[in-house]
This record gives sequence, C-alpha cells and structure tokens, in this order.
Amino acid sequence: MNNKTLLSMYKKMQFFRIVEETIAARYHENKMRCPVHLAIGQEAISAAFSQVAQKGDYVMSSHRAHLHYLAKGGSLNSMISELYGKENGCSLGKGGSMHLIDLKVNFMGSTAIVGNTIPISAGIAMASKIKKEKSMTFVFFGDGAIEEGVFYETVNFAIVKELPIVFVCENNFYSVYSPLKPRQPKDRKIFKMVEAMGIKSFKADGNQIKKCYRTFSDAKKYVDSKKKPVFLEFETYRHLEHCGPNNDDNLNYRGSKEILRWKKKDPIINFEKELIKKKLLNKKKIYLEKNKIKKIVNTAFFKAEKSSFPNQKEAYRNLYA
Ligand SMILES: Cc1ncc(C[n+]2csc(CCOP(=O)(O)OP(=O)(O)O)c2C)c(N)n1
Ligand SMILES: [Mg+2]
Repeated sequence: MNNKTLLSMYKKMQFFRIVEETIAARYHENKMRCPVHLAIGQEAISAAFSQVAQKGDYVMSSHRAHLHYLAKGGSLNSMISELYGKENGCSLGKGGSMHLIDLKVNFMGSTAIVGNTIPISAGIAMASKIKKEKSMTFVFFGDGAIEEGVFYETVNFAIVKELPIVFVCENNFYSVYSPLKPRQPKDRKIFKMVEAMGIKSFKADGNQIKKCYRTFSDAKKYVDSKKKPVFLEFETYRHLEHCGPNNDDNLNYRGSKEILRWKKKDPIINFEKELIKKKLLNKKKIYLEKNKIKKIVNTAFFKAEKSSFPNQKEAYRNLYA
C-alpha cells in the first residue's frame, strides 16, 4: 500500500463522514422527507472498497446505502437531490435515501427490504458471467440479512454456479435495537457458519482501513483467479441511531461501555493519527482537505434545494408493487 493509496482512502473516509454529518445536521430542517440510515462509524469498509473496485464491477446495497453508492462513484448531487425528493434525484425523487441507483457507474440499486438485493446481485453476477465480462459483483448487507432465507439460497446458488460475486456483510452487531444474542446462536461466528456452506470466507476488523483494503484485495484476487464466489465479514459499529440523524444512547439497548469502546475504535481518528505519525498529514492539511470536501457537499445541498420537485404525473411512472 503506497502513500497515495493511504491518503486517498483517508480522504474518502472524510468525504463519507462529512456527507453523513451534513445530512444529520440538516435533517431537522424537515426538507429531506425520507428515512435516513446513516453509516457514521462504518466508513473504512466503503473507503477501502472504493480503492479496490474496478469501473466495470457491479454493486448493490441495502437500506444503509449512502457510502456504498458514493464508493462506487455514484453522483453526490443526484443522491442529495434524491433525499430532497427532487426531479433530478437518482430515483427521480421517488425513492429517497434507501433507493439509490447510478447505472453510469454500475451501482445497480439499493432497496429497503432486508436481504432483498442479495439474490438480485447473484442475477447480475450470472449475467456478467454469461456475457464473459471481466467484472464481478459486490453486494453489501448487514448482519440482520444473514437471518433471511434468501441469503442461504443465494450463497448456495452462487457456489453451485461459480458466480463472480463478493458477499459483503457489515456486522455492526445490531438489527435495529436487537443485538446478535437473541437473534443468532451463542458464540456463532458468522463467517465460519457461512464458510461451512462451501464458500471461501474472510473476516476482518472493519474499523481498520488497511485490513479492509487487504481483505477486499484478497477477495478480488480470489474471484479473479478461481472464478468462484467469496463471503466477507467486517466487524464495525454505527455511531448514531438505526434510522435518523440522532444519537439514541439514552435508550440503553447498547451499553455505555460498549459505545465508548467502539468510539475509541473510530476508523477515521485512528487512521488520521497514523498518517500524522508518518508525516503524510498535519493539522493544516487536514483542515484544508475538510474544507474542500465541505464546499463540495454544501454545493450539492444548495443545488438540491434549488431543484424542482417532479411533475405530479411522474408519481405513477416506473412504479412496481
Ligand atoms: C424483510 C425485512 N424485515 C424487516 C425489515 C425492517 N428492518 C429495516 S432495517 C432492519 C435492520 C437490519 O439490520 P442489519 O441487516 O444488521 O443492517 P443495519 O441496519 O445494522 O445496517 C430491519 C429489521 C425490513 N426492512 N425488511
Ligand atoms: Mg446490523
């Protein structure tokens, strides 16, 4: 990993966090009228992924999709306009935060139904295999999606059909307010259980960006050389409430010690310290970089607010139920 890669991943993480923090800060204005699932605390996984993903690779995601979409190069302006329900939003203002799509960069979509995009991604991977493309498909989902039947069907199908797909589980230990304990067998390691199905599986600390980068690189090499699917589990933590711009620590479904332990593992702060030690960053550089990002993000919000709402007729076009 050269210095350029390290800095690029740092900047990506800062970009992701500033986007999410700006959404959180402005959500109370009540102009973004869709639920938002923010990924503050989970930035390292997407930043590492963005470094490894190739242009032709396909990506799908779930309800917590902002960073996956941006990591694949999805348009920030279109995403923010989508949150404001505007006609130039990536889903024409009809989908909101959980329904992002940018076909120009092969971000094939995200949906609000837990596990729903897992089989669709296998379809995309199968199509790219039939067409003999060099690309592979990455599908991002949470630890809750492991409890959906389609997860097992799809992993089984991907193994049998030798699909070029990378299943990426961001294990933040919670499904809304429920920890893993009442949901999954005690002491079960997700990646071990999935590995037992017959798929190559890796696990990494999702808050350490260099580990995330290596894991994605290894996964990519494996799929490229063996022409078989891979499963990845990254352990990480969301800092805010499940859905919305606030912190909900007062609800006590996560203990204060646990929260503090994970805040100390903040992927950006720790990596920043490392880069300062290496003399790749200093206070001035950090300040300038953050300011540059804030300008880009604020411009996207300004444009989104200025944009028009869709025509009423548009509400019934391209809708499926
Ligand atoms: C099939 C289905 N069941 C339940 C829900 C309600 N729901 C929305 S998000 C969520 C939690 C999912 O947890 P996880 O997959 O771990 O993702 P995280 O929110 O932690 O990123 C649930 C249960 C849903 N959207 N779809
Ligand atoms: Mg979760």
